[in-house]
Amino acid sequence: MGKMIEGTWRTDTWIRDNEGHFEREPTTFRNPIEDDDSAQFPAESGRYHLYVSYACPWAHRTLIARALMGLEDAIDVSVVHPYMLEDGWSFDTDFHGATGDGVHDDTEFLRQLYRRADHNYSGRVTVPVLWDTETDRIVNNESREIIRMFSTAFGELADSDIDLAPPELRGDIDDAIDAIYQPVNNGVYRAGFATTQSAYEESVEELFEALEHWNDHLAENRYLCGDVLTEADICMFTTLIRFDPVYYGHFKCNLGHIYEFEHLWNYTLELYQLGEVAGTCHFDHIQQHYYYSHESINPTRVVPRGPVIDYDKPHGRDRLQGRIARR
Ligand SMILES: N[C@@H](CCC(=O)N[C@@H](CS)C(=O)NCC(=O)O)C(=O)O
Repeated sequence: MGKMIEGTWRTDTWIRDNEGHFEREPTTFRNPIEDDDSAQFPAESGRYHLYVSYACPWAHRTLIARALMGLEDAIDVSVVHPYMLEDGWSFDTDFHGATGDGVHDDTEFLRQLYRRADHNYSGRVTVPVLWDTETDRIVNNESREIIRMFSTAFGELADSDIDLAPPELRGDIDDAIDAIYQPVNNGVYRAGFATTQSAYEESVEELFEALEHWNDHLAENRYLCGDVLTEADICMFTTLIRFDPVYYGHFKCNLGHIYEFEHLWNYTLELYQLGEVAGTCHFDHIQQHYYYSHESINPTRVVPRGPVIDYDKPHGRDRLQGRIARR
């Protein structure tokens, strides 16, 4: 995997520490968009552009928040090609759903946008990216901050009145997102990219302990933060929906499938079937990306045909009290 060092693309970098633990770098573009005309980045319809991969769980969070809130007309999207190879994410369009760069004519790779935003950029070239078409720069590339901006600053521009971060729940939502980040969302990557047995086992045990914990929680609670659907559920869902198709096999997270956890499974089905969520799930991009891009884990690049999973099955979650907050 490549990264930028002082504006130059390098492929000789390492993403693990000396004990074989995968280390995810913090993101660097962290500007807020505000519901305030005098802000540096005010919320405006048509001004900001979202770059995503359909394969990526972090980018998928932003697509779900955008879809549930009805921000499709306000924020346009470009989708990268699922193969992330020597040059990183590309704007090739020879894969169903890969759109190319909808803002610039001259970009082949996402790294060119990072360089355009900062000539001296050092760091990973990741999706999602929220781009300001007015100043031609990156506003923010941290998924949880982007979904919070969609939930708050963009509220007035949304077609739906769904509130994914009701003010009185924000502390709980942040705690839940923090709690699932390391063991679950990043945990699957820590297991999959570990290069020593001990680093792998540590991650996989922590992951399954967390899955047991949340399965128990969901036996009694409709959602992560009680009876209200929030951003935290979006953050959990994008890992769960990829789990059986890729993390179980490709990342060796195989102490159990999600469909074997009664409550996590039905919760996954419920979220998949909610509103526009199913339309944001692209299993072809997901499977092709992981199995084809990570040559160090799957050198043959053979992509499995299965599993065959029916996400439209009844979920039975209505037995628990649940609601969607409205602004
Ligand atoms: N913390 C970031 C993580 C984003 C991230 O790591 N995206 C992955 C795709 S799943 C990526 O673009 N990786 C490319 C790389 O690290 O070179 C967020 O939540 O937005």
